[in-house]
Amino acid sequence: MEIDVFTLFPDAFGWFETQRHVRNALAAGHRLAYVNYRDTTTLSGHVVDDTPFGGGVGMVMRVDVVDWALRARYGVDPVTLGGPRPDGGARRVIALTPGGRILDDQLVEELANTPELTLLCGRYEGFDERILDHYCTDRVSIGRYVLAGGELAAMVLADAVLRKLPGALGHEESVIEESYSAALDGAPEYPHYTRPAEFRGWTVPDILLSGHHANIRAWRLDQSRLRGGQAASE
Ligand code: 6GU
Repeated sequence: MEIDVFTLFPDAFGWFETQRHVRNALAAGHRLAYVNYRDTTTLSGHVVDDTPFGGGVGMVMRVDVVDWALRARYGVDPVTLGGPRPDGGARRVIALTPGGRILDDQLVEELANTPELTLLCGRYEGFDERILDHYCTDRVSIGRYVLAGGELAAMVLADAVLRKLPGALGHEESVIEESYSAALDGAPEYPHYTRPAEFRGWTVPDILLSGHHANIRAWRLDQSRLRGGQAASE
């Protein structure tokens, strides 16, 4: 899988790339690249944004600047990027924007099965609407609150997607049966405990120390359902 992040702040991703599951995914051949809108703008002073028509506060990412950046990266008219391709490839062009579709496990799973992702980070008040209308296949949000830019949201999305890829985590089962996954019917995960078995009088459920794997499994599924999610609300 190939993820391209378009941003004004590529340096913001330095820490992100140091994480083990990200390094594992890259070592396994997946790719993560950054494109700075600033590098391809032809506007004087390397301008990338402008004040909103109709007035109002803040600055808006310009549609021409995004067009230039996408065109330079992919060598095609960027309106075709998310469409069907002769080589059978598939790309989703995702704008990170607070009003978009909320990122959840189902969307992460969809994106983890898409070979090419383009993530567009906006700054300031966001994107000229024509960017979203003409270049993007998706608008994604990580929650109903506003961040100063899309970079943190892009990292959240890339983190969640990369850890789904084979080999990213040490332990393959950890992705299959985790919170909100289909294996748990979309419910949150069951509680975990580790040593010590008792601390300050706080004990661990006996069943987990029993060695009865079938009973442990039944207890965990039960706990997961009790914690809610779709399974419990049905
Ligand atoms: Cl994707 N972007 C920004 N700027 N704020 C957000 C968000 C995205 N998701 C939640 N808040």
